[in-house]
Amino acid sequence: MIAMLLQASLCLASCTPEKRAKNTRKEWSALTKPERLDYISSVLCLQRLPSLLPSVPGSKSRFDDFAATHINLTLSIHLDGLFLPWHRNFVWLYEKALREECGFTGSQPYWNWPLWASNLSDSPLFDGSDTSLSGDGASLADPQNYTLGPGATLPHGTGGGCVLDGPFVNHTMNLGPFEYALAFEGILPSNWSAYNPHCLIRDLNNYISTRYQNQTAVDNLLDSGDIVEFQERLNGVGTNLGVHGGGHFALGLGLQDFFASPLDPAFYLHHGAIDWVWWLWQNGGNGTGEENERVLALNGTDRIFNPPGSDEVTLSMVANWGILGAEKMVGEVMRVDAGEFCYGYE
Ligand SMILES: *[C@@H]1O[C@H](CO)[C@@H](O)[C@H](O)[C@H]1NC(C)=O
Ligand SMILES: *[C@@H]1O[C@H](CO)[C@@H](O)[C@H](O)[C@H]1NC(C)=O
Ligand SMILES: *[C@@H]1O[C@H](CO)[C@@H](O)[C@H](O)[C@H]1NC(C)=O
Ligand SMILES: *[C@@H]1O[C@H](CO)[C@@H](O)[C@H](O)[C@H]1NC(C)=O
Ligand SMILES: *[C@@H]1O[C@H](CO)[C@@H](O)[C@H](O)[C@H]1NC(C)=O
Ligand SMILES: *[C@@H]1O[C@H](CO)[C@@H](O)[C@H](O)[C@H]1NC(C)=O
Ligand SMILES: *[C@@H]1O[C@H](CO)[C@@H](O)[C@H](O)[C@H]1NC(C)=O
Ligand SMILES: *[C@@H]1O[C@H](CO)[C@@H](O)[C@H](O)[C@H]1NC(C)=O
Ligand SMILES: [Cu+2]
Repeated sequence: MIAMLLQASLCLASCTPEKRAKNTRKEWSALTKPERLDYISSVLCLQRLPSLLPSVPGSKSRFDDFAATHINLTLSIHLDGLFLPWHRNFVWLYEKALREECGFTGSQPYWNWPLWASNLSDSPLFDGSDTSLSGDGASLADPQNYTLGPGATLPHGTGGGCVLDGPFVNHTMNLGPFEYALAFEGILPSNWSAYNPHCLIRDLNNYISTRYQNQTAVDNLLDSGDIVEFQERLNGVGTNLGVHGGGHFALGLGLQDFFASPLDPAFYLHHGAIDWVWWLWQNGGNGTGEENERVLALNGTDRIFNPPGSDEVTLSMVANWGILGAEKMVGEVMRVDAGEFCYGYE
């Protein structure tokens, strides 16, 4: 009943095919060089605009406001039922800020992982050129394996230090970092909002991207029979990172940070791709539009790891994005062509 009401109130008709065609999100390599430069200069602009979050000393720009909001809500928006809907609107709000505050004229690009899984530094996204989002970090003298849990480690990549080239070479991460274990302990440190400037780090890791982000991994994900399976394959189990964890780990400690990962502009292309595969999967079921139950499928609560006692996510649950945008019902963000959204993917 609620689903029907939501569908009716979403007014699909206002997102016409013409409007939607003008807002097509593409893989980074499918953008022309001027389009890539337009995106990059809009992100640099957002990094220069003053923060609107005076209560967070470490948030120094509008770009940082997005990471600060993500940090604050981390324990309710990951590895649970809110993860997909929350991040869909988060990426859309970022795209909106790039447009409305920084004159961006394109659409939010994404990172099609399998294209570059065997050689990340070969990707136009991470090749370190002026039309990339910067490349690898400096290589470390004594790189450590990444620890996922007791006895579970993964090898480091080729960098690990400060980013060496490209447009974000001078970008400063102003918040964090946060220990990996904090998310598992369910702790948001009381000093989360502190100012702690440090360089943008990257550690391109072909070992991880080859294993978790290849075409087979994406095909398996899209082949998921229901939302429970889709979320499991997305996030992986144990040392299987899934394509979501794979993208975070393949870029090093900056992106591995559960809380502060949006401080690296690559976050938004990774999550653009998460949104893309979710929408592909949502449309892969039987029937189309309102008849496709995948479009409205949810599973989990509003707390990391779905602990007993936390609230089951429903279409009528109200989610919030802090100062970034208005509260929305989960049911308002399930489609990319309804509600406030009118975009597509190619
Ligand atoms: C990745 O691509 C670059 C540029 O084409 C090349 O120099 C490098 O050897 C490649 N690395 C691997 C591991 O294939
Ligand atoms: C790092 O992991 C590799 C296997 O992935 C293992 O052979 C090596 O011993 C580990 N190194 C350390 C310092 O733990
Ligand atoms: C980074 O900062 C250095 C030193 O201020 C400057 O010479 C260089 O042009 C800057 N690079 C970019 C891409 O902004
Ligand atoms: C927050 O406090 C912890 C524990 O005292 C410390 O390790 C960390 O560096 C602090 N973080 C910031 C951003 O100041
Ligand atoms: C490709 O991904 C699948 C699923 O993650 C994995 O089982 C397989 O080993 C990967 N292939 C390679 C060459 O690593
Ligand atoms: C579509 O419906 C058929 C018949 O009910 C079923 O066997 C199949 O698994 C469904 N496919 C998807 C992707 O849900
Ligand atoms: C979510 O999936 C789990 C595992 O299949 C199931 O036990 C639970 O009932 C599901 N929750 C909802 C609300 O469907
Ligand atoms: C952090 O989240 C809490 C609870 O949702 C909210 O009351 C508070 O305003 C948020 N702070 C920021 C800086 O977003
Ligand atoms: Cu996140």
